Amino acid sequence: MATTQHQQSSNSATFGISLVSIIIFGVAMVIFGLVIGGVFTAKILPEQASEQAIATDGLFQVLLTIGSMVFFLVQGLLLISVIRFRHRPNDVTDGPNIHGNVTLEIVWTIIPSAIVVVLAILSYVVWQSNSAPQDQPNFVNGEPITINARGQRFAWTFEYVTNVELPAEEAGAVTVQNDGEESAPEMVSFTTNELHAYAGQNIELQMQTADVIHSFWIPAMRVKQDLLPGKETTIRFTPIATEEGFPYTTLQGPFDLLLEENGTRETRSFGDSTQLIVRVIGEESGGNLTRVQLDTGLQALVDSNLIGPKYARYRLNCAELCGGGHGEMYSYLIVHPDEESYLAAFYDGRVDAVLNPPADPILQGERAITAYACAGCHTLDALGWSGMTGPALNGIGDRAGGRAGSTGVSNGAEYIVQSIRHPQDYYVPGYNGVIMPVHDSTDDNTNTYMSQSDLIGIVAYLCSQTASGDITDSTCGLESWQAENNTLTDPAAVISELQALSDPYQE
Ligand code: HEC
Ligand SMILES: [Cu+2]
Repeated sequence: MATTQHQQSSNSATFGISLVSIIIFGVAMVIFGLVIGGVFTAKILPEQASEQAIATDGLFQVLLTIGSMVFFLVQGLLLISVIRFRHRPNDVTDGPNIHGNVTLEIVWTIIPSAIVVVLAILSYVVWQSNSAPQDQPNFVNGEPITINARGQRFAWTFEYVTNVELPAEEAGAVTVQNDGEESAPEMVSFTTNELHAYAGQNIELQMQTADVIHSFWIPAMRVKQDLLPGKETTIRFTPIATEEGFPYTTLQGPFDLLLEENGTRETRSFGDSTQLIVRVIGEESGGNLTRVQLDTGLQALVDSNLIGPKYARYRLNCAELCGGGHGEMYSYLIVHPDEESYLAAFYDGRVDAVLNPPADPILQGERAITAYACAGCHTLDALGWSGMTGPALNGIGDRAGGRAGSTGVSNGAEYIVQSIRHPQDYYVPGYNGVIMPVHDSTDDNTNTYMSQSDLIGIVAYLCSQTASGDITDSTCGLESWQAENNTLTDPAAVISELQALSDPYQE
């Protein structure tokens, strides 16, 4: 920034500006910065829902304050200059020729440098403390578990490797190795497409991508980390209870909603298998009814007895915005108020489903299907999915029979089997060439591998998805598909029929 100094450098260049006005301007600048930083930090950022958010927001406030001061300084001087040194009528003189000012150069080099150095140190301290390993990571029942987050075009899945041992017979593997040493016992694991945690749990995710770079981002936690092909990355955060508390609950069908739309009220009934996530607003009519808000923004009234355990829910995004698919690649982080409700509402049930799989293939499938990335592309109201890449799977049980006729497979169940194993053989009208991944028994080490038992369950579950909610309305065309009280009477027969339809299969 050194400039050649000439003798004619003008030092009379205060232009009649007094020290007092400089001080007033400086004070105004500082107040402006502090007010903007203080008032807007909380307003423009989402809820502070993690321990990490507090330090991050503190840093953001410092940045916003300094940024606002610089804005005030630059724009203020510009405005003053425009007014004060404006061209006046008949003034044809040049401005004073000012050339170089060492003091000024030193001041405007040292101040920004100092600010940048301080910000760098501050940022490093915040980053260091937010990403450092924490005590008791992923603790459940007093022991750590492993949580693997996997990104795949275009959905998230989360694998929980628990601290519960699989009984030896189920583990299937020989536990004694050649050298006589026992290998580590196999643990119960299960996969979900929403991430669950409880307030105060130190979450540590091991992240892998099945294909391209993805970027894991939960704005409310203020954490973000890329998933890189061939490299495992880690992200850490600790959800906390916020002022808003735990406003969400899941309504379990059957239930009636008194929907309010444009000032009119309308009762809508939901069937057995419906699970609807709503935000609880408050009780009305002396507590008998509860006002809730749906994800669509509509409000409704529902019987207060139907309000189950509550939790907080934060959106989890892919911030790798190259192509729209990543933009639609989102899921949710569910934060339960404490470990007890986490176990009751989520963890224990999932572990139990692995240890004691239900005999009914529909129930097996309802669990199994959430382990795959289907939600990223398909809408299915019963499971709260809203993917838009593929056709909606609502009522697929009603359509399957008809589609079987037009595609030449023997029945609706086989059509669904083929749609999952060989999607490109049976394009749904209107979706020609829109690629659904092949889910089959070729173990390519991604989560598109599907075991035959998962496939059978998922097909049975999709066959049961009828508009009426009555599973006997299914058009899947299975002989053994008989039901009583909307439950299959001979689940084993349905399983073997589906097994025959999906063979040959290599496990
Ligand atoms: C990458 C997006 C994507 C993913 C992931 C995905 N699908 Fe699809 N799916 C599609 C598209 C696109 C179609 C329509 C084109 C076709 O038939 O191949 C489709 C069609 C289907 C159909 C036929 C629907 C009908 O109306 O006839 C079924 C059934 C289906 N998918 C089930 C699944 C299941 C189960 C999963 C998870 C295991 C899954 N899909 C995962 C995109 C996806
Ligand atoms: Cu992505």
